[in-house]
Amino acid sequence: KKKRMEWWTDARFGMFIHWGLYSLAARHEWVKHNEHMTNEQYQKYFDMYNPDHFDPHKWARAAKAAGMKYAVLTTKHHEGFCLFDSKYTDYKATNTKAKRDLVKEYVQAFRAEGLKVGFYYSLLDWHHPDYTMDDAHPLTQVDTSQANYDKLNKGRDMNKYRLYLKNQVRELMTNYGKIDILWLDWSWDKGAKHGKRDKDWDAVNLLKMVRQLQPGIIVNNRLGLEDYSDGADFVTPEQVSTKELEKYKGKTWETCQTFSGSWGYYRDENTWKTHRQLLDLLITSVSNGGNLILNVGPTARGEFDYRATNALDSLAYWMHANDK
Ligand code: FUL
Repeated sequence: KKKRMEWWTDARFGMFIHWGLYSLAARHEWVKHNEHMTNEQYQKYFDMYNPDHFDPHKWARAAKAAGMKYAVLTTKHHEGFCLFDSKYTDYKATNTKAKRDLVKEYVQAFRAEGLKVGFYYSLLDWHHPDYTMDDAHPLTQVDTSQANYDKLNKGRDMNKYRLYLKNQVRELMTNYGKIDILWLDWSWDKGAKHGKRDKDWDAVNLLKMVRQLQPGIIVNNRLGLEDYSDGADFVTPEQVSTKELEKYKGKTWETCQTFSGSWGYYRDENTWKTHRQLLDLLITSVSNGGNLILNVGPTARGEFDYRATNALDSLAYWMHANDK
């Protein structure tokens, strides 16, 4: 385990990329949930998805210039839409106006810049017909009674979803060459009505498969398997303040942080961190022995907007000015 963590610990700085249909709504990657949208209401984003400005080489160059050594892209976020050409669903980029496997292009572009490549894959799925709903599902927020859950989940078969999930993770671990990081998201037990869900993912066997297909891969800690001996490689403090980061000293950790609050592109969010704050986050992470993975939410057309670009430029300048 120590061995496989060497490059990652040394790398210190990575780029998270949250990109999906929610970028069209441009108001949070949880928009479907926050606004209790049905699949039908959400369909327009699929129909209109056409990332004509998508150039992953630009993304990779921006990451590299900012001093980032690896990247993690949402191959599927909670909304269920797949950026990759999965044979287990029609809900994928290949069937939109993009007409191609965007994950493949991402992998090639980042590899070409010498960056390590990671996949984020959501365990939650707000689109799949067999995914059993809980209180993190778009349609259960209004009425959270058990009776309502029972009603909504009638006919949903988690066994089928579990198989779907495993099949898709197998595709991701097989069809794109060597993958350096798998970022699974997320298992929870925070008072959720349905409790901890590691069994829903068949977490132990899922992880065994991953490690078999991709020896040396680094996996985060969101499967709900902290006790499993070959389980998590690192912990993932999310959006914590620089003060709190000190608490993780001694652990193997990566803090994930956004520019402005949401992970998906949010056009009108006005809580952007200053360039100085971003630098503080990086320095505080590294000086406390951790990694920082800083998120960009590309626009619907597939590019980093000017605020994201400026922020990355400011980091690039700092790297350049201090590289000796
Ligand atoms: C969370 C997710 O719910 C967010 O949308 C985001 O992906 C973040 C990194 O993890 O658990």
